Amino acid sequence: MSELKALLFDVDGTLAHTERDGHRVAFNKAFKDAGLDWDWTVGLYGELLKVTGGKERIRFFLKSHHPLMLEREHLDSLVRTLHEAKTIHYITMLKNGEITLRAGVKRLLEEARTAKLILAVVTTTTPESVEHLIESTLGKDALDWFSLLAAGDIVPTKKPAPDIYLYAMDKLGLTPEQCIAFEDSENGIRSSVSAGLKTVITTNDYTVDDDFSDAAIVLDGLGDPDCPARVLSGHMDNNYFGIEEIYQLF
Ligand code: XBP
Ligand code: MG
Repeated sequence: MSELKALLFDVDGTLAHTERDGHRVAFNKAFKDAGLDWDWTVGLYGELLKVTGGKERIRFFLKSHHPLMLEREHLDSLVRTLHEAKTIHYITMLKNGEITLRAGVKRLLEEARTAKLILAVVTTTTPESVEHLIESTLGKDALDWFSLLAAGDIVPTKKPAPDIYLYAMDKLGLTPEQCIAFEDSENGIRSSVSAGLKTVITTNDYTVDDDFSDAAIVLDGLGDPDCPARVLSGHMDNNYFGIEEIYQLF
């Protein structure tokens, strides 16, 4: 049996509920600024989440809702400009404290630090968005808690491809047997499992009906002593998920 060395965290939906009231709102603000009447409602955004990455998501939206725009000259630059504007709006929301960590995340990160485990972020979102989320929720010093922030366009193919997890493990010099992944979505677990990783799922409203049959355990959140987690599949003795529970999965 291999020794556990690192916890690899997805960001959006896993560290924080960033999608519905964060990224989605920021996209809509950017569309409005650009004079576009596109409105990504809560329902529509759920469908658009099938595609990971903000720029990729805008293109996916155009394909189904404004196909003629795909023919447009300078489309790449329009998508890039919209996405940059969206990222600025999102970061402003983070700086305003509009997004908080999910229950149990801070506790688990602290437990892992005490246990001298390596922490890393493995995400399809933009690096600036991750850095600001960490800073705004845990403080500037917390960036040093993470040995690696693997994010965004650093690999050409985003989740559900395994590439970003393979990149992260390569950078850390670790094997899948030495790591465990934390994810919230089907795209996320397809990526982590195809990279050979044991995966803990914490669901959210957008992902609760996703296929998590390959997960080591599925919870409705990590939970905390005063905010118990519900086990949706798998088993744990405690009523919240911590380092002890990770070791039980190993
Ligand atoms: C989730 C994503 C991201 C965000 C938007 O990534 O797919 O695209 O929705 O962020 P993960 P950007 O769950 O892997 O963290 O606009 O910065 O791409
Ligand atoms: Mg996610």
